[in-house]
Amino acid sequence: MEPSSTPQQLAEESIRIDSHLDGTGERSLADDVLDGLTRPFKELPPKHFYDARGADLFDQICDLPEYYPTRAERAILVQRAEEIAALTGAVELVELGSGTAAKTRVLLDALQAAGTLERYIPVDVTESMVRDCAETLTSEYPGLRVHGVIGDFERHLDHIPPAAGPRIVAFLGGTIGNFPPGSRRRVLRQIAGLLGPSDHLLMGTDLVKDPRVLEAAYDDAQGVTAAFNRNVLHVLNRELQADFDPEDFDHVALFDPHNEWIEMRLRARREHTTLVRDLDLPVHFDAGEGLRTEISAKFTPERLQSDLSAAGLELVRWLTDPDELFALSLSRVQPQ
Ligand code: SAH
Ligand code: AVI
Repeated sequence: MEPSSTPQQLAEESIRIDSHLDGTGERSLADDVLDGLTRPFKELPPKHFYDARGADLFDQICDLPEYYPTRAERAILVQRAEEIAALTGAVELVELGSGTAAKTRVLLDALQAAGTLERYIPVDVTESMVRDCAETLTSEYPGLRVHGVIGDFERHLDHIPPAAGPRIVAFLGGTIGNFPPGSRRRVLRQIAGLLGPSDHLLMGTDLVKDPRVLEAAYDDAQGVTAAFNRNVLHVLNRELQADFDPEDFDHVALFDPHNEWIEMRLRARREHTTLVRDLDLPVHFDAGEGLRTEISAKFTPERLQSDLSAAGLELVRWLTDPDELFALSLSRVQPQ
């Protein structure tokens, strides 16, 4: 008789993790620094916030009283997950920028209750997040297979395994808003390319609202968002042997009413030059000079519709919380 598997063996069999960041992750950080810190208006892409400490700070942000998006999105999911499960008939869930997959459990529960759930595919640049969440979810959902993809969703979407049945591609939290308009449409088109005729995109977007509410959400009283913002300098110090003193920079978060996005910057408190040793790159800051670290676009239903349709997607459901703070859109590929 075959010896029966231990619970640990079963968990290992149900997990597969592929990493696509070997070597190239650091190269992309170096490229982004060389490109972004030599411009007249200095800028870095926000994906470099998320080392283990950055991911932990983001989790703390999600619990802050001022940061409403996580609570609002969770409330929509709790209200509508059953309907989403019924409408999509999904057997698997691909999640881009999955993080700790905290809200994802609401969807997994609904798919499990509908009896369709088979596989979860988290995709994230932060390796520890993908590994930890695979371990935790396979033990929380017996029978669930997890195929984690450690990679950059701007570059590695073609490494997502083929669909084994109807699937939901979830892009939660409003992360799509962290791309400037041109890249946003490019990313949306690439995501649309992942979808077959029986698949759906479930995407979270933060909505335009009172600038005071928005600015408080990105400049909390406890200073957690400020620490998250400065964390990118710790990443550069560690990964590229830079000598930034994060305390030389103020955290700034302002709503830009023209572009309807929050802009986060690090503003130099004094004139100084810092050295990024691995790139042999001196970077000069004037006193008061800003380094843009993130934009977080806020949407109207019209803006989202036009972005979706530019990517060849059509809206199936528009779901909001009672205060219309945040929206989840369910969309699918437009029929030819
Ligand atoms: N979806 C979660 C986490 C949002 S935070 C939520 O709604 O709470 C953004 C997540 O996206 C982080 O986990 C970060 O590591 C990941 N991320 C950011 N840019 C990425 C990229 N280019 N490719 C893959 N993951 C990325
Ligand atoms: C991940 N992303 C959607 C968050 C946002 O709100 O734009 C990141 C964040 N930045 C500051 N606080 C939260």
